[in-house]
Amino acid sequence: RQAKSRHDYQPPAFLIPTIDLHFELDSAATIVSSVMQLRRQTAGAALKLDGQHLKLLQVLIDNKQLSDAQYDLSGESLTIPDVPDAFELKIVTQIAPVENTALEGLYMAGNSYCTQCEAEGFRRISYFLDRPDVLSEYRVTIKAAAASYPYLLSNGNKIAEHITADGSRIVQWHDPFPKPCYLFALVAGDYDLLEDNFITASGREVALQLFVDKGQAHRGDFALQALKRAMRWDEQRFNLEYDLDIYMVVATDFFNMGAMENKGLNVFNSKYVLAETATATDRDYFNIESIIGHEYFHNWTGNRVTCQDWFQLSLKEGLTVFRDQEFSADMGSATLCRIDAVKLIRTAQFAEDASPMAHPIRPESVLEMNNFYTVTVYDKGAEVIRMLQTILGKEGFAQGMALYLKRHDGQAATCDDFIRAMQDANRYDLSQFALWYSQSGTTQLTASQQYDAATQVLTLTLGQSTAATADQSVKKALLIPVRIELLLSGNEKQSHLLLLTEYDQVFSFNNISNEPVVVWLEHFSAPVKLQQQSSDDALLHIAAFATDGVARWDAIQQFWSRKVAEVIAGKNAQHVLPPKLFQMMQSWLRDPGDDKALIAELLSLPDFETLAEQYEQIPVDGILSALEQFRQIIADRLQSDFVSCYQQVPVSAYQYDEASVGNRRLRALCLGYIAFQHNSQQLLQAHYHQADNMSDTIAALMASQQAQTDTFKALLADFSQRWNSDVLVMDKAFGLAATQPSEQVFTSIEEMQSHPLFSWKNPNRVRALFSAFSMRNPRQFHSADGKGYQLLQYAVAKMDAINPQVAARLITPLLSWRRYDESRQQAMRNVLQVLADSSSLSNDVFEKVSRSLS
Ligand code: B3K
Ligand code: ZN
Repeated sequence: RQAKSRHDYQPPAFLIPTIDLHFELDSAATIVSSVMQLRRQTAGAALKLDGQHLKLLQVLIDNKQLSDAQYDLSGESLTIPDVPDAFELKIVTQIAPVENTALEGLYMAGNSYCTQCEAEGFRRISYFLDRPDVLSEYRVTIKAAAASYPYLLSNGNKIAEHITADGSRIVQWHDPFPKPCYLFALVAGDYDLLEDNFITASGREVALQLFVDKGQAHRGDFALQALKRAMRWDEQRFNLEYDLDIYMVVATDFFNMGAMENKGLNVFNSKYVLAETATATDRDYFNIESIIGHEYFHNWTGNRVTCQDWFQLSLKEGLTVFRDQEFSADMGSATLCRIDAVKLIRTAQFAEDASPMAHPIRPESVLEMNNFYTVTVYDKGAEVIRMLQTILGKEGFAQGMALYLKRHDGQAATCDDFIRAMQDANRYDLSQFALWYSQSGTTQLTASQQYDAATQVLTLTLGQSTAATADQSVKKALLIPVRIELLLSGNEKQSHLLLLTEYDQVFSFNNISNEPVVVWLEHFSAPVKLQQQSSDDALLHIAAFATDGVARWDAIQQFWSRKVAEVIAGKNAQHVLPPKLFQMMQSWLRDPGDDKALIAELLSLPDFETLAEQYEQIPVDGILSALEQFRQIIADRLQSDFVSCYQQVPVSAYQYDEASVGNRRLRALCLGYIAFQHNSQQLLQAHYHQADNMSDTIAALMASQQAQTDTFKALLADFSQRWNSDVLVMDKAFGLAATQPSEQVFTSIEEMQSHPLFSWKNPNRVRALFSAFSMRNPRQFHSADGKGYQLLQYAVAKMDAINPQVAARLITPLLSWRRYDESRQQAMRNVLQVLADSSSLSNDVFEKVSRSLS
């Protein structure tokens, strides 16, 4: 198995300016014929096309059929040694969508046909130069039985449709924008169709079409409205208009990830499209809006300007995540959006950066590209873009974007191109900043302050260091934007942006009248770990008074993380908590004010995963036990305040808006603590039975689950019964079963596998059960007897034979085995070894297992 290196990039030896594709759909034997115009770029080179799982029927050059001797069909390519400089190539292949359980290329999604080509799925459809820097203009013809397939879709504009005498439907599409093959899409099926339209800023009308499974139309409206909001937002914020006359979105239950930005024809996982009050939580609504936005924003950042090679993935993904985050922040609570993003960096991304899979946001070496659609490339990538905006200012950043898009429209670009545009538009030297693209690992920031009352000078000292990672030993000093706020006496505040460029650096401020409390890294201005010398008191002061909600939340998180460490070190949980803390929490509960969602966050303990990342060796039992004790102490000490806050928060008929989301969130938080009282059963049941929406229903289930009450079993049974024929909701039931903190979880997971709706062939089901277990159930996943690890190994092995991409994602929590205690290390290593010994491992799983064991 051969990994590829970023430095080995070579431009393509041939270009393919146009391609004409014909599909005769058949679940077991689809015939694909592809007619391409080719143009040589490199003298003397043979033509080498990528292909996988294809049956080759015919190859013709300029209408002349090639004999077997004229080409070589070995491994995963078709090589034709001797070709002219400009010619027409026709290739006919046969494929079997029904056998395609990897869900890459053309596959069956229930009774429909669907494609997924990013990153390298097009090679499962036909022989092609399957790389993002080969851009072609597509014409696509699809033929299928008219009665069963009323909709035959592909990218761009529909140019013809007719039904033949023998009952076949034939539809033709043309996409005027040249694109790489990873953006090609085909969908065929019978759907419910929702239609709307959008008038662009320049007055063009765009038809919007949303295709959902039969009977689901009533769940599509929110996504359609979100799409219109995203289209408007991109015009207003970045001056970017949509370019085709039609924008289609198809929702399918069979999908490897969230969604896919195929030009003019997005394909979505149905869980990120379908929503109604009874079935979708506030979080679901949030995700739908942000992913609809994300895929739409790709039309410019990804499609109009695409990537030169897959090492540049963050060029489109980091940037587009940043764009969707900014969109979501404008649509709802900016503070909550940011807190969510920070949590993800502090859990999954920090973990990845400390794992055997550590890589820079622009990876250097890749075996299976699908393994690099990571939180590092996406979310740390988005943090890097955000830092650019912080450094250059919103206006400067927008100018850089405009220059980048103008320069590279219609091209396949690199991360360096992006940096260069930002640099040129702002006349700002970004050479040191560019290190963020090549350096992996999480930087430790140390911060301290000194105040001289006599001279009124405040001196702030910052230091940075980045430990070696699995992929890289030497680390340079990065350019780190550190936003700070000085909280002075008498409510006086000052904001500053410090640019740290050295390993150690001192910043002085004159005329500071008294010693301030310093808020470091306000709004999480850089994706680093902060070590500050501030006292507990200072942290609580920040939690109460900082301007930025994120900084307030951050301070209290840090406070808790210190307390957890103290308890692990042997201190008494009751004694480490100052009275001031409870006074503060009490005042929030008594007067939560307008931003109830933020108050709920301020009253939450950090989760296990966030705390774990503070330690090189993760003290699993210590963290869990400290958290449990603190939770019980808070629940007891503030019992009556939780009850009265719960009762005071207004309840009204369900609406998805910022204020109502905040109300539900705070009530759910209170319920979560109340559940730890013995007499909470009635309230939990009432909350569940009175709920008129899925958020409240789930709140009751989770509260009763976490507090390990008897009510949980009954509620989950009722819930599963009620929704037993609705896959979208059953996924929530699977998730609840899999995250029970008690040992019962093993039996429940066993039972759920024989639920009629569970299927190993559907990634959503598998993730709902097994990813939930391994990523959100630390107590049982890390069960001392190794049972949790064995369960995951069973799921990975089973899944690898069906869908390697999904299997490789499942395995993630096992890779960091070195960070656990001796006996857990042993148990995790054992199951990894069993996987490594299997003879039929996919590249996806092999790459991760081998990196982890080496
Ligand atoms: N670009 C796709 C992800 C493709 C993943 C391939 N394994 C979705 C997105 O980021 O918008
Ligand atoms: Zn994306």
